[in-house]
Amino acid sequence: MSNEEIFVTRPFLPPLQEFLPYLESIWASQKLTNGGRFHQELEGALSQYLRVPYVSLFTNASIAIVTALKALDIRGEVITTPFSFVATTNAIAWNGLTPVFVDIDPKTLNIDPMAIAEAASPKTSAILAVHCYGQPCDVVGIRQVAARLGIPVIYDGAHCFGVADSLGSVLRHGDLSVVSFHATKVFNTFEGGAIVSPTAEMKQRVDYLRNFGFVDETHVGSVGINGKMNEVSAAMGLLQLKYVDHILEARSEIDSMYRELLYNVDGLECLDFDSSIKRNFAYFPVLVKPGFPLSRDSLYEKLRGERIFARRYFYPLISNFPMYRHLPSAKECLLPNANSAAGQILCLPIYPGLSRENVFKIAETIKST
Ligand code: T4K
Repeated sequence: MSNEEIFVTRPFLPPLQEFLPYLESIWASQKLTNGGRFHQELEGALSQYLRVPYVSLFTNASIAIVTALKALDIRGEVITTPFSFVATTNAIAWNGLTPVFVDIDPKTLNIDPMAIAEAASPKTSAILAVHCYGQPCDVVGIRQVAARLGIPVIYDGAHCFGVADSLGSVLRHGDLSVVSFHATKVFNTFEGGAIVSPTAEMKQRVDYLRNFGFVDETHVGSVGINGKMNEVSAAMGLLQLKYVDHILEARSEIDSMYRELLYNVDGLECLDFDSSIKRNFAYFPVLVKPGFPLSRDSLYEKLRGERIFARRYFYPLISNFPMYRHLPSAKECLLPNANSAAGQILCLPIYPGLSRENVFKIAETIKST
């Protein structure tokens, strides 16, 4: 058996020779960024592929979430989940807003609409929810709470590329949705991301904000930022789109293998996903429960000993990081499900290039405890 390092993910890289013509075209045009040909093409292609109305490409999802909060002119407090990558809450704080953490549903690990309703106050101005691991939130429940409160919903759909129901991508939900195209994601543009807007007016506002706030050459209408995607990244996106079905299929096979191999391991729970949606198999999260012979951290270390680099996404909880733990909503007793998940979660390697042999090796290492 090989002794190669096995990472939690590896980017999908199309054949290099297929990328070269895109680079030649960029070199010939000398248009490197600021809404070039590939940028325009990718916005259109993604809107078609995802079946969403308006796509604005971004340099990464972090800047996109920061911009989404700005585009909706959010002030005051934003209710959010502590069980996410730190970028979610950082985007709130970066806008000078106050995050209010609420607990998650223990089954889906997504924000609990009931908890949102209980935590809401007159200062609540928005909900920033995360479709964690590409598992859709209870979008109906969240919509109802938001409508009652009269506030917008932003979805951090960083993990959601390719997750869809019969009407299209889950990214169509909310007042704005954000997706990540980071190298570690199902679909990558090296670094990158996008905002999905429901209307042409909102897309235009997002696009102005993305470009420093410029409305035209001499007018700056709002305090914008530089969030533009460059042409090389956009070209990578166009090429990746040609392989996306293959990527999803390869991930799906690994997911099935894990589920078969890890079925009935005492104390190990493979996270269930909503069976009515088309999944993207972005992550393979398992919960290491008290019935398992090792603690989550001991299993993590054991795997490392075999050069298998699983990751504890998302531990520590965002609410336990130094910049947020002073918040009244960060108290552990208010977030029992999130704290429990953060203590038990382990994401196993999953990516198209992961060999069957290595999936067996990972499963065997887990089972031989
Ligand atoms: N919201 C949510 C819910 C998110 O999960 C994220 C990002 C964001 C917002 C923000 O999206 P972006 O602003 O990034 O677009 C990684 C990613 O950097 C991050 O994008 C992702 N979520 C997070 C869950 O995972 P790290 O610190 O774990 O990455 P790193 O560098 O340790 O990479 C993990 C493994 O991937 C490495 O051990 C090897 C492999 N890898 C990584 C890179 C970058 C490669 O093989 N090649 C590569 O180029 O955060």
